[in-house]
Amino acid sequence: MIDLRSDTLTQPTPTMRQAMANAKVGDDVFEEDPTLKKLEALAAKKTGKESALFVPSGTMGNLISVLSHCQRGDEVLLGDRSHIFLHEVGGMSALGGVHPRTLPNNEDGTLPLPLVEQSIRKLDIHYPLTRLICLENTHNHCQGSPLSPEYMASMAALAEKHGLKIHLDGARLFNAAVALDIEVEALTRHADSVMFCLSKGLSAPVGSLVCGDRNFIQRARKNRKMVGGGMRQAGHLAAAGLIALENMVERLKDDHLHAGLLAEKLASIDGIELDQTQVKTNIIFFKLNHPKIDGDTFLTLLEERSIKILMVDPGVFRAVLHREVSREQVQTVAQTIHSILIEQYK
Ligand code: TLP
Repeated sequence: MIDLRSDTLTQPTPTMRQAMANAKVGDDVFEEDPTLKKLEALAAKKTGKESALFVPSGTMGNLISVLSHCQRGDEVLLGDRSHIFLHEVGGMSALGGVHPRTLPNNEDGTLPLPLVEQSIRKLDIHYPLTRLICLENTHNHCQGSPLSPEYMASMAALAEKHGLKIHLDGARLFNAAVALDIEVEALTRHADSVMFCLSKGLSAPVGSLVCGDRNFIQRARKNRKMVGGGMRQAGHLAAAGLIALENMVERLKDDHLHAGLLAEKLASIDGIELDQTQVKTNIIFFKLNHPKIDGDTFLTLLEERSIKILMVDPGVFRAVLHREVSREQVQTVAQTIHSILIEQYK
């Protein structure tokens, strides 16, 4: 099976499995797990923050970040295509009483600065208090676009002017840094808090990190406990995370090259609509526009040929490149799609 549904499907490497088995561990609720502490220190260093906290998932990392920045009734500005808004079960409002105010994302995942500024609430008895801006880098549902450090800096200046905080959903932060050929810190310096995932292209089995200043991470630690994310011998997971951070970042370039190659091939197939200039990291979106095949049939035909992708809207598909998809497999995927759409169902 060539599984392009997500980079979350990556299996831990043999080295990770060995490191997990042999990890020195302790009880992390007592803050006594040496391997976990090492991972948190490395994450803080890479993002240029004072402190970091290991969490089981990106969703929990984003949730506790919002809870640690906001009080009940506060308002958060975020994109209408952001993962936090679309795919995190409304956690900020359900569990935190925090009010999400969505603004339309530009195609490249940015939020228009004038619109953000206009949307900040004035002090008025009728209004909630605008507290936080959430950005996403890379932006999953905007073609996996990386947000530039210049854009992040302009948003940071705006936030500072109005006394707001910025949280960065950096589930694929390392993809952004690799695509832009910069250090991660050049992006994270413009955010007060950042969450990044180890369990996507970096191939660790479980885990994400939340990074920020010491006080923020103290609050986040307590909020993590509140939502049941305090873990015990989590160093077994951190051992894989250390390898992810130390050895798996550079290879993300391969995924980006493979995504570019797949996009180029798909763009030339009749019945596929895809703007290959938009593909900058490991995520591709395309539309199916074929007289004889609808989205569900297309998925079934692909699965019969051992290929899986995601249908995100009727007739709209996402393919994500990752460590377990080789260049040859990219060719196979392109040829198979070509043969389904062109040869068999003319
Ligand atoms: N995204 C997953 C699924 O939710 C769809 C994926 O396959 O892309 N932020 C962003 C930008 C994400 O893409 C994801 C996961 C998360 C947060 C949440 O991470 P997890 O899955 O660890 O809770």
